[in-house]
Amino acid sequence: MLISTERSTAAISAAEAHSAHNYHPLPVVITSAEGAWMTDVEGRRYLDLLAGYSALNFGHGNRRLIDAAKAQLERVTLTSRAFHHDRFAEFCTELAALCGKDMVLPMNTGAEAIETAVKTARKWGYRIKGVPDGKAKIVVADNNFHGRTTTIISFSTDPEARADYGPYTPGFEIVPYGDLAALSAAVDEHTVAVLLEPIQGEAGVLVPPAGYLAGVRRLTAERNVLFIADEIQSGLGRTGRTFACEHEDVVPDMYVLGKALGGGVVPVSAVVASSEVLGVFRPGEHGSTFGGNPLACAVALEVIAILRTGEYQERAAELGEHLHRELGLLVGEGAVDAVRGRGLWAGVDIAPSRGTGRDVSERLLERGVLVKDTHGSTIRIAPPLVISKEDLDWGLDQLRAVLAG
Ligand code: IF1
Repeated sequence: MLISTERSTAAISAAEAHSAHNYHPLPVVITSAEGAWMTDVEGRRYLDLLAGYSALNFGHGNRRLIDAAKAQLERVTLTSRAFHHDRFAEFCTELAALCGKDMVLPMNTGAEAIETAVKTARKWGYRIKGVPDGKAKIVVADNNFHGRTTTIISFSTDPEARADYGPYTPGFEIVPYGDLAALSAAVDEHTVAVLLEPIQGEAGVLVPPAGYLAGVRRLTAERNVLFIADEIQSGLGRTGRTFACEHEDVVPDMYVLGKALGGGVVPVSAVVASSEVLGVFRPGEHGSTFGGNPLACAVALEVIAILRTGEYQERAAELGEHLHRELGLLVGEGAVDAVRGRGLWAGVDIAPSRGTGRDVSERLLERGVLVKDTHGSTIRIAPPLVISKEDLDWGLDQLRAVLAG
């Protein structure tokens, strides 16, 4: 039976008429979601292999998160930080404990947390390390993605993310990701921090060479430079551990968290570090209207409680091994050039003979599977960590069918 696309078409053309075209979404209009599945306005169901770019690690409509949000909605949702509220101390205490640190600065989006980390590192450099005012340098990696603000895109190497946004913020140096020698050469007496994704998401789920993160940790400790780990996408269970840094037993000076910290229900982000680092702030030197609000704290507290059991991390590790084993079989058959990733997170490079990443995404859409392409030929696979093995295997069957010559 042909399902009409009337409602979708109408919704899509209205969106195109009245919103900026800063995205090129797949032609599907979602109206509800549960677990790893979404439903569109025509009643068609889709297996979600994007999970809101890893914001939905605990699945759509997670009962514990929805109930936590509902309860808080009936009490108080926003006080501003001009006053205390009764979820704040608990949130900061529990999140600091999860990270093995002792202080938290809460924000809302990932980019805001990255901006906060940059400001923290600079202030620490001037007030603690003794770097001359205005000279602080932060070293970042090529092909990074840390957000969309004008300062963050100032140190992007992606022309699309940077074009026509100058003048750019100075004070950043870019080195090749995974290259310890280049990093060592770049770190000098004015360097206050090294900012890295432990696994580069937007770049195509790039896992650094074994030992790289441990090398960065040693180098930054030796040179009195802060190691800032952007775990906004790689953290909170996605790679099979609470933090991706754990795969090399590395503890950074600063964790930058977002996305799944709010469970895909509300925007919650944070910088988590020692009191020596986050203690540099004095009242009035940084802030946010919504940062650390009661609703955000209530949901994030439930996320932290869920993560504390380790069940999602184990699930992502086990199912992730299965995912990578199955994807690995596609390499060499001519349809897939390479597969990268860790846990329930994979970047799949499509052979040009099978089309672009967008072509494959559109063909998967027709088969009821939602993925996102990146940089032309790569598709990213990152389902909610609640996905069943059966559903994951069904999704892989659709990928094999789409890639079969
Ligand atoms: C878009 C990418 C993914 C992130 C890391 C910080 C942020 C992100 C490692 C900023 C955000 C999102 C942004 C969204 C698409 C998505 C994305 F393709 F842009 F790069 F996931 F890979 N650090 N990533 O991945 O967090 O301010 O968005 O809350 O901008 O198109 P945010």
